[in-house]
Amino acid sequence: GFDLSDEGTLARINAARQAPLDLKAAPMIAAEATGEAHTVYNPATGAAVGEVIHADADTVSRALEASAPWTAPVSERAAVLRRAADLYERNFGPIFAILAQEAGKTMLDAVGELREAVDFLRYYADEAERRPDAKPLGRVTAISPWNFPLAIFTGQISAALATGNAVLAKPAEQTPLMAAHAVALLHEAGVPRTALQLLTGDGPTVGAALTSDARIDGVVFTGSTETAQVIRRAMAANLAPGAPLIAETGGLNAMIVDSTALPEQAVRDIVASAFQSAGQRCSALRCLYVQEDVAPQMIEMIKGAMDELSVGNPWHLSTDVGPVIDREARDQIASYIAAAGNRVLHQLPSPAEGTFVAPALIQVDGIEALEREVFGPVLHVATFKARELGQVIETINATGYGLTFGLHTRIDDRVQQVCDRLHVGNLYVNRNQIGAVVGSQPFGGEGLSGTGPKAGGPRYLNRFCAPTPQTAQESWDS
Ligand code: TXE
Repeated sequence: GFDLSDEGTLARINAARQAPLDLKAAPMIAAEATGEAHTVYNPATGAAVGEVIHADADTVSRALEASAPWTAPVSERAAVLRRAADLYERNFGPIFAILAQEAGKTMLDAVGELREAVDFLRYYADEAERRPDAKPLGRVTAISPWNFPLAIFTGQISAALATGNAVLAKPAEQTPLMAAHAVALLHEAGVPRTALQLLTGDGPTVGAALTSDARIDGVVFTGSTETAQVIRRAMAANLAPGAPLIAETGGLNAMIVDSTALPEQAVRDIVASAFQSAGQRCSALRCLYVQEDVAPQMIEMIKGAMDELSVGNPWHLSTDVGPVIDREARDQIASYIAAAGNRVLHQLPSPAEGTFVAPALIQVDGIEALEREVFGPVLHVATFKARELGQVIETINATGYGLTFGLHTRIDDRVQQVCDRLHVGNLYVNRNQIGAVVGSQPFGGEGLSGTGPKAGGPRYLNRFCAPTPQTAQESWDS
Protein backbone atom coordinates (compact mmCIF):
# COMPACT_ATOMS: atom_id res chain seq x y z
CA GLY A 1 0.00 0.00 0.00
CA PHE A 2 0.78 3.67 0.00
CA ASP A 3 1.86 5.10 3.32
CA LEU A 4 3.39 8.55 3.66
CA SER A 5 4.50 7.85 7.21
CA ASP A 6 6.69 5.03 5.92
CA GLU A 7 10.36 6.03 5.75
CA GLY A 8 11.13 4.09 2.58
CA THR A 9 8.27 5.83 0.77
CA LEU A 10 9.45 9.25 1.94
CA ALA A 11 13.03 8.52 0.88
CA ARG A 12 11.84 7.50 -2.58
CA ILE A 13 9.73 10.63 -2.86
CA ASN A 14 12.62 12.86 -1.88
CA ALA A 15 15.00 11.18 -4.29
CA ALA A 16 12.52 11.66 -7.11
CA ARG A 17 11.80 15.25 -6.09
CA GLN A 18 15.46 16.08 -6.37
CA ALA A 19 16.14 14.33 -9.66
CA PRO A 20 16.12 16.77 -12.57
CA LEU A 21 13.23 16.22 -14.94
CA ASP A 22 13.89 16.12 -18.62
CA LEU A 23 10.74 14.44 -19.72
CA LYS A 24 9.37 13.67 -23.11
CA ALA A 25 5.83 12.91 -24.11
CA ALA A 26 4.69 11.79 -27.51
CA PRO A 27 1.71 9.97 -29.00
CA MET A 28 1.84 6.37 -27.77
CA ILE A 29 0.01 4.48 -30.49
CA ALA A 30 0.18 0.98 -31.91
CA ALA A 31 1.60 2.38 -35.18
CA GLU A 32 4.05 5.04 -36.28
CA ALA A 33 3.51 8.47 -34.68
CA THR A 34 4.51 11.79 -36.19
CA GLY A 35 4.01 15.42 -35.27
CA GLU A 36 5.53 18.66 -34.10
CA ALA A 37 7.48 19.29 -30.90
CA HIS A 38 6.28 21.74 -28.21
CA THR A 39 7.87 22.72 -24.91
CA VAL A 40 6.12 22.06 -21.59
CA TYR A 41 6.69 24.76 -18.95
CA ASN A 42 6.65 24.83 -15.17
CA PRO A 43 3.95 27.36 -14.19
CA ALA A 44 5.73 28.22 -10.92
CA THR A 45 9.05 29.15 -12.51
CA GLY A 46 8.55 29.46 -16.24
CA ALA A 47 11.35 26.91 -16.76
CA ALA A 48 11.04 24.21 -19.43
CA VAL A 49 10.32 20.81 -17.87
CA GLY A 50 10.00 18.71 -20.97
CA GLU A 51 8.91 18.34 -24.52
CA VAL A 52 5.78 16.95 -26.14
CA ILE A 53 5.08 15.88 -29.71
CA HIS A 54 1.58 16.91 -30.85
CA ALA A 55 0.02 14.21 -33.02
CA ASP A 56 -0.68 15.21 -36.61
CA ALA A 57 -3.82 14.20 -38.54
CA ASP A 58 -2.16 11.07 -39.99
CA THR A 59 -1.20 9.89 -36.52
CA VAL A 60 -4.80 10.22 -35.29
CA SER A 61 -5.97 8.28 -38.30
CA ARG A 62 -3.35 5.52 -37.83
CA ALA A 63 -4.31 5.25 -34.16
CA LEU A 64 -7.98 4.81 -35.06
CA GLU A 65 -7.08 2.07 -37.51
CA ALA A 66 -4.84 0.27 -35.02
CA SER A 67 -7.29 0.47 -32.12
CA ALA A 68 -8.96 -2.75 -30.98
CA PRO A 69 -11.27 -3.47 -28.05
CA TRP A 70 -9.74 -5.30 -25.09
CA THR A 71 -11.19 -8.79 -25.53
CA ALA A 72 -9.53 -10.48 -22.52
CA PRO A 73 -12.02 -11.87 -19.97
CA VAL A 74 -13.20 -9.34 -17.42
CA SER A 75 -11.29 -11.09 -14.59
CA GLU A 76 -8.05 -10.56 -16.49
CA ARG A 77 -8.81 -6.93 -17.30
CA ALA A 78 -9.63 -6.30 -13.65
CA ALA A 79 -6.38 -7.96 -12.54
CA VAL A 80 -4.37 -5.75 -14.91
CA LEU A 81 -6.05 -2.57 -13.62
CA ARG A 82 -5.36 -3.61 -10.03
CA ARG A 83 -1.73 -4.21 -10.96
CA ALA A 84 -1.65 -0.71 -12.49
CA ALA A 85 -2.97 0.72 -9.19
CA ASP A 86 -0.07 -0.94 -7.36
CA LEU A 87 2.40 0.47 -9.89
CA TYR A 88 0.95 3.97 -9.48
CA GLU A 89 1.42 3.74 -5.72
CA ARG A 90 5.01 2.61 -6.06
CA ASN A 91 5.62 5.56 -8.38
CA PHE A 92 4.45 8.34 -6.09
CA GLY A 93 7.90 9.99 -6.16
CA PRO A 94 8.04 10.60 -9.90
CA ILE A 95 4.30 11.29 -9.97
CA PHE A 96 4.65 14.08 -7.39
CA ALA A 97 7.68 15.44 -9.25
CA ILE A 98 5.69 15.65 -12.49
CA LEU A 99 2.52 17.03 -10.88
CA ALA A 100 4.47 19.72 -9.04
CA GLN A 101 6.58 20.78 -12.01
CA GLU A 102 4.12 20.42 -14.86
CA ALA A 103 0.82 21.29 -13.14
CA GLY A 104 1.87 23.38 -10.12
CA LYS A 105 0.42 20.86 -7.67
CA THR A 106 1.25 20.90 -3.98
CA MET A 107 2.16 17.75 -2.08
CA LEU A 108 -1.34 17.62 -0.56
CA ASP A 109 -2.88 17.90 -4.03
CA ALA A 110 -0.57 15.23 -5.42
CA VAL A 111 -1.41 12.80 -2.62
CA GLY A 112 -5.11 13.42 -3.25
CA GLU A 113 -4.69 12.81 -6.97
CA LEU A 114 -2.81 9.59 -6.48
CA ARG A 115 -5.40 8.29 -4.00
CA GLU A 116 -8.26 9.13 -6.31
CA ALA A 117 -6.53 7.60 -9.34
CA VAL A 118 -5.81 4.29 -7.61
CA ASP A 119 -9.31 4.24 -6.15
CA PHE A 120 -10.74 4.61 -9.66
CA LEU A 121 -8.59 1.77 -10.98
CA ARG A 122 -9.62 -0.62 -8.19
CA TYR A 123 -13.25 0.46 -8.02
CA TYR A 124 -13.90 0.13 -11.74
CA ALA A 125 -12.09 -3.23 -11.75
CA ASP A 126 -14.56 -4.42 -9.08
CA GLU A 127 -17.54 -2.84 -10.83
CA ALA A 128 -16.65 -4.43 -14.18
CA GLU A 129 -16.51 -7.84 -12.53
CA ARG A 130 -20.10 -7.27 -11.35
CA ARG A 131 -21.15 -7.04 -15.02
CA PRO A 132 -19.79 -10.26 -16.50
CA ASP A 133 -22.18 -10.15 -19.47
CA ALA A 134 -21.71 -6.51 -20.41
CA LYS A 135 -20.50 -5.71 -23.92
CA PRO A 136 -18.24 -2.69 -24.57
CA LEU A 137 -19.34 0.25 -26.72
CA GLY A 138 -16.29 -0.22 -28.96
CA ARG A 139 -13.91 2.73 -29.40
CA VAL A 140 -14.08 5.43 -26.74
CA THR A 141 -12.37 8.83 -26.89
CA ALA A 142 -11.28 10.21 -23.50
CA ILE A 143 -10.63 13.96 -23.35
CA SER A 144 -9.27 15.24 -20.07
CA PRO A 145 -8.37 18.60 -18.49
CA TRP A 146 -5.14 19.81 -16.86
CA ASN A 147 -6.52 20.37 -13.36
CA PHE A 148 -6.43 16.69 -12.35
CA PRO A 149 -3.92 15.37 -14.87
CA LEU A 150 -3.63 12.03 -13.10
CA ALA A 151 -6.97 11.40 -11.34
CA ILE A 152 -9.44 12.49 -14.01
CA PHE A 153 -7.26 11.09 -16.80
CA THR A 154 -7.06 7.72 -15.03
CA GLY A 155 -10.74 7.71 -14.04
CA GLN A 156 -11.92 8.12 -17.62
CA ILE A 157 -9.51 5.58 -19.03
CA SER A 158 -10.01 2.93 -16.38
CA ALA A 159 -13.81 3.08 -16.72
CA ALA A 160 -13.56 2.53 -20.46
CA LEU A 161 -10.89 -0.16 -20.21
CA ALA A 162 -12.53 -2.10 -17.39
CA THR A 163 -15.55 -2.58 -19.64
CA GLY A 164 -13.39 -3.79 -22.54
CA ASN A 165 -13.39 -0.72 -24.78
CA ALA A 166 -10.54 0.50 -26.94
CA VAL A 167 -9.49 3.91 -25.62
CA LEU A 168 -8.03 6.87 -27.48
CA ALA A 169 -6.92 9.29 -24.77
CA LYS A 170 -6.24 12.97 -25.40
CA PRO A 171 -4.82 14.76 -22.38
CA ALA A 172 -4.83 18.55 -21.94
CA GLU A 173 -2.14 20.50 -23.80
CA GLN A 174 -0.69 21.72 -20.49
CA THR A 175 -0.18 18.28 -18.88
CA PRO A 176 1.00 15.68 -21.40
CA LEU A 177 3.94 14.49 -19.28
CA MET A 178 1.70 13.15 -16.51
CA ALA A 179 -0.48 11.43 -19.09
CA ALA A 180 2.49 9.79 -20.81
CA HIS A 181 3.83 8.52 -17.48
CA ALA A 182 0.41 7.11 -16.52
CA VAL A 183 -0.03 5.37 -19.87
CA ALA A 184 3.45 3.86 -19.57
CA LEU A 185 2.43 2.40 -16.19
CA LEU A 186 -0.86 1.06 -17.58
CA HIS A 187 0.97 -0.60 -20.48
CA GLU A 188 3.54 -2.01 -18.07
CA ALA A 189 0.71 -3.48 -16.00
CA GLY A 190 -0.52 -5.31 -19.08
CA VAL A 191 -3.05 -3.11 -20.89
CA PRO A 192 -2.59 -3.94 -24.60
CA ARG A 193 -1.13 -1.15 -26.76
CA THR A 194 -4.01 -1.47 -29.20
CA ALA A 195 -6.56 -1.01 -26.39
CA LEU A 196 -4.97 2.10 -24.87
CA GLN A 197 -3.41 4.70 -27.13
CA LEU A 198 -2.33 8.19 -26.11
CA LEU A 199 -2.73 11.10 -28.51
CA THR A 200 -0.97 14.15 -27.17
CA GLY A 201 -1.99 17.31 -28.98
CA ASP A 202 -4.34 20.25 -28.94
CA GLY A 203 -8.10 20.46 -28.69
CA PRO A 204 -9.03 22.06 -31.99
CA THR A 205 -7.07 19.49 -34.05
CA VAL A 206 -6.52 16.23 -32.17
CA GLY A 207 -9.52 16.60 -29.84
CA ALA A 208 -11.80 17.61 -32.69
CA ALA A 209 -10.61 14.72 -34.89
CA LEU A 210 -11.23 12.23 -32.10
CA THR A 211 -14.78 13.44 -31.50
CA SER A 212 -15.90 13.68 -35.12
CA ASP A 213 -14.78 10.38 -36.61
CA ALA A 214 -17.52 7.87 -37.40
CA ARG A 215 -15.35 5.05 -35.99
CA ILE A 216 -15.80 6.46 -32.45
CA ASP A 217 -18.60 4.88 -30.39
CA GLY A 218 -18.58 7.18 -27.37
CA VAL A 219 -16.78 10.12 -25.75
CA VAL A 220 -15.93 10.81 -22.14
CA PHE A 221 -15.02 14.44 -21.46
CA THR A 222 -14.13 16.68 -18.55
CA GLY A 223 -13.49 20.37 -19.12
CA SER A 224 -15.38 23.55 -19.87
CA THR A 225 -19.10 23.69 -20.59
CA GLU A 226 -18.35 25.47 -23.91
CA THR A 227 -16.06 22.70 -25.17
CA ALA A 228 -18.63 20.08 -24.10
CA GLN A 229 -21.13 21.85 -26.34
CA VAL A 230 -18.69 21.91 -29.27
CA ILE A 231 -18.10 18.18 -28.82
CA ARG A 232 -21.82 17.45 -28.59
CA ARG A 233 -22.39 19.18 -31.93
CA ALA A 234 -19.43 17.40 -33.59
CA MET A 235 -20.72 14.05 -32.36
CA ALA A 236 -24.28 14.72 -33.51
CA ALA A 237 -23.06 15.56 -37.00
CA ASN A 238 -20.63 12.67 -37.44
CA LEU A 239 -21.12 9.77 -35.04
CA ALA A 240 -23.73 7.05 -35.03
CA PRO A 241 -26.95 8.15 -33.29
CA GLY A 242 -26.92 7.10 -29.66
CA ALA A 243 -23.13 7.33 -29.20
CA PRO A 244 -22.95 8.67 -25.64
CA LEU A 245 -21.17 11.82 -24.45
CA ILE A 246 -20.30 11.40 -20.79
CA ALA A 247 -19.45 14.93 -19.69
CA GLU A 248 -18.27 16.58 -16.47
CA THR A 249 -18.05 20.33 -16.81
CA GLY A 250 -18.00 23.47 -14.73
CA GLY A 251 -19.82 24.78 -11.74
CA LEU A 252 -20.76 27.97 -9.93
CA ASN A 253 -20.61 26.30 -6.57
CA ALA A 254 -22.15 27.98 -3.59
CA MET A 255 -22.26 27.58 0.17
CA ILE A 256 -24.79 28.89 2.67
CA VAL A 257 -23.65 29.67 6.20
CA ASP A 258 -26.39 30.72 8.60
CA SER A 259 -26.14 32.28 12.02
CA THR A 260 -26.33 28.93 13.80
CA ALA A 261 -23.21 27.53 12.06
CA LEU A 262 -20.05 26.74 14.00
CA PRO A 263 -17.76 29.54 12.81
CA GLU A 264 -14.36 27.79 13.07
CA GLN A 265 -15.60 24.72 11.26
CA ALA A 266 -17.26 26.81 8.55
CA VAL A 267 -14.17 28.94 7.98
CA ARG A 268 -11.90 25.93 7.71
CA ASP A 269 -14.16 24.47 5.06
CA ILE A 270 -14.60 27.74 3.19
CA VAL A 271 -10.88 28.40 2.89
CA ALA A 272 -10.01 24.84 1.87
CA SER A 273 -12.87 24.63 -0.64
CA ALA A 274 -12.12 27.97 -2.25
CA PHE A 275 -8.33 28.00 -2.31
CA GLN A 276 -6.98 24.45 -2.36
CA SER A 277 -5.45 23.61 -5.75
CA ALA A 278 -5.45 27.40 -6.25
CA GLY A 279 -9.21 27.17 -6.78
CA GLN A 280 -8.73 25.10 -9.92
CA ARG A 281 -11.21 22.39 -9.07
CA CYS A 282 -14.59 22.13 -10.73
CA SER A 283 -15.92 21.44 -7.23
CA ALA A 284 -14.34 24.55 -5.66
CA LEU A 285 -16.46 27.00 -3.69
CA ARG A 286 -17.08 30.18 -5.73
CA CYS A 287 -19.80 32.04 -3.88
CA LEU A 288 -20.48 32.12 -0.17
CA TYR A 289 -23.81 33.34 1.20
CA VAL A 290 -23.52 34.33 4.87
CA GLN A 291 -26.42 35.34 7.09
CA GLU A 292 -26.17 39.05 7.76
CA ASP A 293 -25.85 39.04 11.54
CA VAL A 294 -22.74 36.83 11.53
CA ALA A 295 -21.24 38.19 8.30
CA PRO A 296 -18.78 40.77 9.73
CA GLN A 297 -17.32 38.20 12.12
CA MET A 298 -17.12 35.49 9.41
CA ILE A 299 -15.43 37.82 6.93
CA GLU A 300 -12.79 38.81 9.49
CA MET A 301 -12.15 35.16 10.27
CA ILE A 302 -11.84 34.29 6.56
CA LYS A 303 -9.33 37.09 6.05
CA GLY A 304 -7.34 35.82 9.02
CA ALA A 305 -7.32 32.28 7.63
CA MET A 306 -6.27 33.57 4.20
CA ASP A 307 -3.30 35.32 5.83
CA GLU A 308 -2.12 31.96 7.11
CA LEU A 309 -1.86 30.49 3.60
CA SER A 310 1.57 30.19 2.09
CA VAL A 311 1.51 30.99 -1.62
CA GLY A 312 4.50 29.85 -3.66
CA ASN A 313 6.36 27.13 -5.49
CA PRO A 314 4.69 23.78 -4.76
CA TRP A 315 8.14 22.25 -4.75
CA HIS A 316 8.40 23.49 -1.14
CA LEU A 317 6.42 21.18 1.05
CA SER A 318 5.13 24.11 3.14
CA THR A 319 3.26 25.63 0.19
CA ASP A 320 -0.54 25.71 0.47
CA VAL A 321 -1.38 27.50 -2.77
CA GLY A 322 0.62 26.98 -5.95
CA PRO A 323 0.44 28.80 -9.28
CA VAL A 324 -2.48 28.76 -11.69
CA ILE A 325 -1.93 26.64 -14.76
CA ASP A 326 -0.59 29.14 -17.30
CA ARG A 327 -0.12 32.77 -18.26
CA GLU A 328 -3.47 32.99 -20.02
CA ALA A 329 -5.28 31.78 -16.90
CA ARG A 330 -3.29 34.14 -14.68
CA ASP A 331 -4.03 37.16 -16.85
CA GLN A 332 -7.75 36.36 -17.03
CA ILE A 333 -8.12 35.85 -13.29
CA ALA A 334 -5.96 38.85 -12.41
CA SER A 335 -7.95 41.18 -14.66
CA TYR A 336 -11.20 39.83 -13.22
CA ILE A 337 -9.96 40.70 -9.72
CA ALA A 338 -8.71 44.12 -10.85
CA ALA A 339 -12.12 44.90 -12.38
CA ALA A 340 -13.76 44.20 -9.02
CA GLY A 341 -12.08 47.40 -7.70
CA ASN A 342 -13.11 48.28 -4.19
CA ARG A 343 -15.29 45.18 -3.89
CA VAL A 344 -12.04 43.26 -3.26
CA LEU A 345 -12.17 42.84 0.51
CA HIS A 346 -8.84 41.07 0.83
CA GLN A 347 -6.02 39.70 -1.27
CA LEU A 348 -2.65 38.27 -0.39
CA PRO A 349 0.45 39.46 -2.27
CA SER A 350 1.28 37.35 -5.37
CA PRO A 351 4.82 36.05 -5.94
CA ALA A 352 6.37 38.04 -8.79
CA GLU A 353 7.74 35.17 -10.87
CA GLY A 354 5.64 32.39 -12.36
CA THR A 355 1.91 32.39 -13.00
CA PHE A 356 0.64 33.12 -9.51
CA VAL A 357 -2.63 34.66 -8.46
CA ALA A 358 -2.89 35.03 -4.71
CA PRO A 359 -6.21 34.16 -3.05
CA ALA A 360 -8.76 36.98 -3.20
CA LEU A 361 -12.06 37.68 -1.42
CA ILE A 362 -14.63 39.71 -3.34
CA GLN A 363 -17.86 41.25 -2.05
CA VAL A 364 -21.05 40.65 -4.02
CA ASP A 365 -23.80 43.26 -3.78
CA GLY A 366 -27.20 41.89 -2.83
CA ILE A 367 -28.04 38.26 -3.52
CA GLU A 368 -26.80 38.16 -7.07
CA ALA A 369 -25.62 35.06 -8.83
CA LEU A 370 -22.17 35.02 -10.37
CA GLU A 371 -22.25 35.27 -14.12
CA ARG A 372 -19.42 32.92 -14.95
CA GLU A 373 -16.99 30.50 -13.42
CA VAL A 374 -13.65 32.09 -12.53
CA PHE A 375 -11.32 29.13 -12.41
CA GLY A 376 -8.88 30.29 -9.77
CA PRO A 377 -8.47 31.26 -6.09
CA VAL A 378 -11.27 33.82 -6.02
CA LEU A 379 -14.01 33.61 -3.40
CA HIS A 380 -17.13 35.78 -3.57
CA VAL A 381 -19.16 36.61 -0.51
CA ALA A 382 -22.75 37.83 -0.30
CA THR A 383 -24.92 38.41 2.76
CA PHE A 384 -28.57 37.53 3.25
CA LYS A 385 -31.28 38.17 5.82
CA ALA A 386 -33.05 35.19 7.43
CA ARG A 387 -36.23 35.77 5.39
CA GLU A 388 -34.20 35.77 2.15
CA LEU A 389 -33.07 32.14 2.37
CA GLY A 390 -35.58 30.94 -0.22
CA GLN A 391 -34.41 33.64 -2.59
CA VAL A 392 -30.78 32.54 -2.12
CA ILE A 393 -31.74 28.97 -3.08
CA GLU A 394 -33.61 30.22 -6.16
CA THR A 395 -30.59 32.32 -7.16
CA ILE A 396 -28.28 29.31 -6.91
CA ASN A 397 -30.67 27.12 -8.91
CA ALA A 398 -31.08 29.83 -11.53
CA THR A 399 -27.40 29.70 -12.48
CA GLY A 400 -28.23 26.51 -14.36
CA TYR A 401 -25.19 24.77 -12.89
CA GLY A 402 -25.52 22.16 -10.21
CA LEU A 403 -22.27 20.58 -9.19
CA THR A 404 -21.41 21.03 -5.51
CA PHE A 405 -23.13 22.89 -2.71
CA GLY A 406 -22.21 23.37 0.94
CA LEU A 407 -24.40 24.18 3.90
CA HIS A 408 -23.38 25.10 7.44
CA THR A 409 -26.27 25.17 9.87
CA ARG A 410 -27.44 23.49 13.02
CA ILE A 411 -31.12 23.63 12.15
CA ASP A 412 -32.33 20.20 11.00
CA ASP A 413 -35.37 21.52 9.12
CA ARG A 414 -33.14 23.82 7.13
CA VAL A 415 -31.07 20.90 5.89
CA GLN A 416 -34.26 19.24 4.68
CA GLN A 417 -35.55 22.44 3.09
CA VAL A 418 -32.32 22.97 1.17
CA CYS A 419 -32.06 19.31 0.08
CA ASP A 420 -35.60 19.40 -1.24
CA ARG A 421 -35.21 22.55 -3.26
CA LEU A 422 -31.65 22.71 -4.57
CA HIS A 423 -30.67 20.96 -7.78
CA VAL A 424 -27.08 19.85 -7.20
CA GLY A 425 -25.02 16.74 -7.72
CA ASN A 426 -23.00 16.82 -4.50
CA LEU A 427 -24.29 18.32 -1.29
CA TYR A 428 -22.08 18.79 1.78
CA VAL A 429 -23.57 19.59 5.16
CA ASN A 430 -21.30 20.92 7.93
CA ARG A 431 -18.22 19.45 6.36
CA ASN A 432 -15.50 19.96 3.85
CA GLN A 433 -16.85 20.68 0.39
CA ILE A 434 -13.94 19.44 -1.66
CA GLY A 435 -14.01 15.72 -1.19
CA ALA A 436 -15.48 13.36 -3.73
CA VAL A 437 -14.71 9.81 -2.65
CA VAL A 438 -14.67 7.04 -5.20
CA GLY A 439 -17.16 4.37 -4.22
CA SER A 440 -18.77 6.17 -1.29
CA GLN A 441 -19.35 9.68 -2.57
CA PRO A 442 -19.64 9.59 -6.35
CA PHE A 443 -19.08 12.89 -8.10
CA GLY A 444 -21.10 14.62 -10.77
CA GLY A 445 -23.47 17.44 -11.51
CA GLU A 446 -26.75 18.45 -12.99
CA GLY A 447 -27.77 20.91 -15.69
CA LEU A 448 -24.84 22.78 -17.24
CA SER A 449 -22.46 20.87 -14.96
CA GLY A 450 -22.70 17.57 -16.79
CA THR A 451 -24.52 14.41 -17.66
CA GLY A 452 -25.09 11.61 -15.14
CA PRO A 453 -24.45 9.04 -13.84
CA LYS A 454 -21.75 10.04 -11.41
CA ALA A 455 -18.07 9.15 -11.67
CA GLY A 456 -16.97 6.73 -8.99
CA GLY A 457 -20.56 5.55 -8.49
CA PRO A 458 -22.22 2.20 -9.07
CA ARG A 459 -23.91 3.10 -12.37
CA TYR A 460 -21.07 4.95 -14.06
CA LEU A 461 -19.78 1.96 -16.02
CA ASN A 462 -23.18 1.39 -17.65
CA ARG A 463 -22.51 4.29 -19.98
CA PHE A 464 -19.38 2.55 -21.26
CA CYS A 465 -21.32 -0.60 -22.15
CA ALA A 466 -23.63 -1.29 -25.07
CA PRO A 467 -27.05 -0.41 -23.65
CA THR A 468 -29.47 -3.04 -22.40
CA PRO A 469 -33.13 -2.05 -21.89
CA GLN A 470 -32.43 -1.69 -18.17
CA THR A 471 -29.30 0.47 -18.40
CA ALA A 472 -30.85 2.70 -21.07
CA GLN A 473 -33.57 3.52 -18.56
CA GLU A 474 -31.17 3.96 -15.62
CA SER A 475 -28.53 6.14 -17.19
CA TRP A 476 -30.64 9.29 -16.97
CA ASP A 477 -31.79 8.49 -13.52
CA SER A 478 -28.65 9.08 -11.48
O1 TXE B 1 -10.85 23.93 -21.08
P1 TXE B 1 -11.26 23.03 -22.31
P2 TXE B 1 -9.54 24.87 -20.88
C1 TXE B 1 -13.01 25.35 -17.29
C2 TXE B 1 -12.43 26.49 -16.50
C3 TXE B 1 -11.33 26.99 -17.40
C4 TXE B 1 -11.98 26.84 -18.74
C5 TXE B 1 -11.05 26.76 -19.92
O2 TXE B 1 -13.40 27.48 -16.31
O3 TXE B 1 -10.97 28.34 -17.15
O4 TXE B 1 -12.70 25.62 -18.62
O5 TXE B 1 -10.05 25.76 -19.70
C6 TXE B 1 -9.87 19.69 -25.06
N1 TXE B 1 -12.70 19.17 -29.36
N2 TXE B 1 -12.46 24.08 -16.90
O6 TXE B 1 -9.32 25.72 -22.08
O7 TXE B 1 -11.07 23.75 -23.59
C7 TXE B 1 -8.63 20.35 -24.52
O8 TXE B 1 -7.53 20.12 -25.38
C8 TXE B 1 -12.27 18.23 -28.50
C9 TXE B 1 -13.17 23.36 -15.89
O9 TXE B 1 -8.42 24.05 -20.40
O10 TXE B 1 -12.61 22.51 -22.02
C10 TXE B 1 -8.50 19.67 -23.18
O11 TXE B 1 -7.93 18.38 -23.34
N3 TXE B 1 -11.53 18.53 -27.41
C11 TXE B 1 -12.73 21.96 -15.80
C12 TXE B 1 -9.98 19.52 -22.75
O12 TXE B 1 -10.73 19.67 -23.95
C13 TXE B 1 -11.23 19.82 -27.17
C14 TXE B 1 -11.32 21.66 -16.00
C15 TXE B 1 -10.44 20.56 -21.74
O13 TXE B 1 -10.19 21.84 -22.26
C16 TXE B 1 -11.67 20.83 -28.03
C17 TXE B 1 -10.74 22.43 -17.07
C18 TXE B 1 -12.44 20.46 -29.18
N4 TXE B 1 -12.90 21.36 -30.05
C19 TXE B 1 -11.31 23.62 -17.44
N5 TXE B 1 -11.23 22.01 -27.54
C20 TXE B 1 -13.38 21.12 -14.74
N6 TXE B 1 -14.65 20.83 -14.91
O14 TXE B 1 -12.75 20.69 -13.81
C21 TXE B 1 -10.54 21.74 -26.42
N7 TXE B 1 -10.53 20.42 -26.18
